[in-house]
Amino acid sequence: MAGNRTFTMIKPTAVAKGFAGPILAKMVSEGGFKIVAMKMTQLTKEAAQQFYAVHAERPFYGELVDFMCSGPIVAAVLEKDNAMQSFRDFIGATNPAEAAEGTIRKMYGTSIGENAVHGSDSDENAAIESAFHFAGTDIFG
Ligand code: 3AN
Repeated sequence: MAGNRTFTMIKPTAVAKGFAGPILAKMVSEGGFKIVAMKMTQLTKEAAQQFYAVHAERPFYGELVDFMCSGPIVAAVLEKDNAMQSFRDFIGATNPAEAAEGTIRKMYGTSIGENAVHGSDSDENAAIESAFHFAGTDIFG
């Protein structure tokens, strides 16, 4: 059965440009996602390396880690039926240039690396990534 929670991060460039508010508003009012945990934080290099360890062998890993710890992010846990897939559809393709019109990555992303938001790619990873950032007592479902 599909899970009802997913994990997201608004990435450093989007936060720096002041897009956190509009992106969160769109997730809630247009996407129908409920925010059940949220914080603004900055990843250390070690934390970013650990978070993206699954991509360690990919050529862009170093660039991805450096970017993700370059400034504050907004991390959140979102709740909705079929949350993981529903959210991935809502944010659009990894590359903003290929993302559908009206999606968050199309509207607020600038490149495949600086693509505005992260969205978990499986229910299992959603649970792992949520636990990476939030204690169970900080998730209000
Ligand atoms: P998604 O975030 O859509 O699941 P993945 O899992 O392929 O996409 O990539 C993980 C993250 O790595 C992406 N959010 C993206 O920012 C970054 N990334 C993917 N491909 C590239 C690339 N060719 N160059 C730089 N960063 C990339």
